[in-house]
Amino acid sequence: MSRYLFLVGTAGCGKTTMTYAFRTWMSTQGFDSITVNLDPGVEDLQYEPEVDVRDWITLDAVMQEYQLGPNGAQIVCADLIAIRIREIVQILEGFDTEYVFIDTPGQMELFAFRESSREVVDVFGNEDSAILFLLDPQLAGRPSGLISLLMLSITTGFRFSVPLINILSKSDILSEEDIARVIGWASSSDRLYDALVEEMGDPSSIPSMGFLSALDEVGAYQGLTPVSSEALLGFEDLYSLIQLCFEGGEDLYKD
Ligand SMILES: Nc1nc2c(ncn2[C@@H]2O[C@H](COP(=O)(O)OP(=O)(O)O)[C@@H](O)[C@H]2O)c(=O)[nH]1
Ligand SMILES: [Mg+2]
Repeated sequence: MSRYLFLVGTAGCGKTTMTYAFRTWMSTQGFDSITVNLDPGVEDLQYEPEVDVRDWITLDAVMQEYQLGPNGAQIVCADLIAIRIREIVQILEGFDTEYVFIDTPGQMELFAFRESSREVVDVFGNEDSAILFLLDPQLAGRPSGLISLLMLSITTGFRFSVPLINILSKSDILSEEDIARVIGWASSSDRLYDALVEEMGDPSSIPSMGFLSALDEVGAYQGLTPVSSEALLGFEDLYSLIQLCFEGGEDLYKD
């Protein structure tokens, strides 16, 4: 039985690079995994996916056929993918593999906020799926940016009802101190509030503490796992968290 890991996050946060890097890490550890590209508009992929949505649907073809610009065509593509998803999943079921990495479209709203995507996750099976939510360090490196990303992450988890892990992507571009600081903010509403006050200066211009505490109720402060696809760092911790998601704590790490 395979586990499906959906990589989700804002444009350019590192989904495609991490799909490749995580798969590479898995093979160095002797774990089986395959990759799926669900982005119909990607031009250069650095990995060769076992299943590629572009074999069915490409952004260029949809732009031509429906006389649409790239933005409109992306939306049509998202819905066309939903129509074809059973076929794609059937092909995936033919692979005997532990993990399936699913690289989602560049712009996250095409995956997270189209009704058709819920159907996509449903077809894969909610119990066997998890979302790896990537936070771009350029935004997450400031309290105000981190709050926005945590809210996006919560919204995504809420829409799909599958376990979600928050990842601080491209952690190699931050110093050790900065990583520790961001992880601290992402673990406690008090620390996040203090940092926000420091960032914004004028307390009257910032959301109330009550607003940040409320995010606690919905699990916003689960913490962040720093990962660098470039330096191949953090994958072991991430792998353990994924195991926890699926097994509820049982350690399945191979000898
Ligand atoms: N320094 C660094 N850059 C990265 C890392 N992961 C991705 N990038 C860069 O971030 C940009 C966007 O990455 P991509 O994987 O295409 O993002 P996507 O739009 O979310 O699929 C590219 O220029 C990547 O080279 C990383 O771990 N470290
Ligand atoms: Mg991509």
